[in-house]
Amino acid sequence: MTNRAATVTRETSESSIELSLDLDGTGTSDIQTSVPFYDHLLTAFAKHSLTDLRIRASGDTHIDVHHTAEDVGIVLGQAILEALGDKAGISRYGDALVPLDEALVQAVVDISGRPYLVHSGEPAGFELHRIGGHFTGSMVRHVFEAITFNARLTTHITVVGGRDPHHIAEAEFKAFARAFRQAKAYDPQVTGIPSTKGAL
Ligand SMILES: [Mn+2]
Repeated sequence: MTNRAATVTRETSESSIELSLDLDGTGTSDIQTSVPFYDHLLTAFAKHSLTDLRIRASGDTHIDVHHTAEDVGIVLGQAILEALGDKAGISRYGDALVPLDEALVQAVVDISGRPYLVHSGEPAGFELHRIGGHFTGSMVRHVFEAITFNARLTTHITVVGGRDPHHIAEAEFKAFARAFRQAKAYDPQVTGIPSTKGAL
């Protein structure tokens, strides 16, 4: 087993980000993105994927949380890709069905090396709702785009049901976390890279 940890920093005119993670952690997190509801979502991701995660981010949130939230997603994806290394010995696939009260979300992750996101089922108007007064519902899909494209995952997220935007967003992150946890886990029966191509 190799050390599956990474630190990535990213500086632009729109945001400043420092992120460290350990894929073989216990779910411990220390997250300050300057976007409170996003901290809540990322804390849930760390906890339920058993990824140790530290983030310090700031940006032009006086304009909108969009740049900072998206850029943290980009950096999180980059760090996941780097930490996964050659992907030898992992399960590769993971899936989860996670409720949060009335909300129910299915997530499927393939650590495929081929970025693809299929995302559906959020109720009409979800994308316009400002969760906590500052985090626009549209950013949930946008953050999953940023993570999956930069980590080169194939990710399917289906909101099966739900009414409360906070519940739906949180269940999406928890379902993604549980599916990712399975996919990145070492499988003792797997030797080498789990692909007939010999590379992921
Ligand atoms: Mn954007």
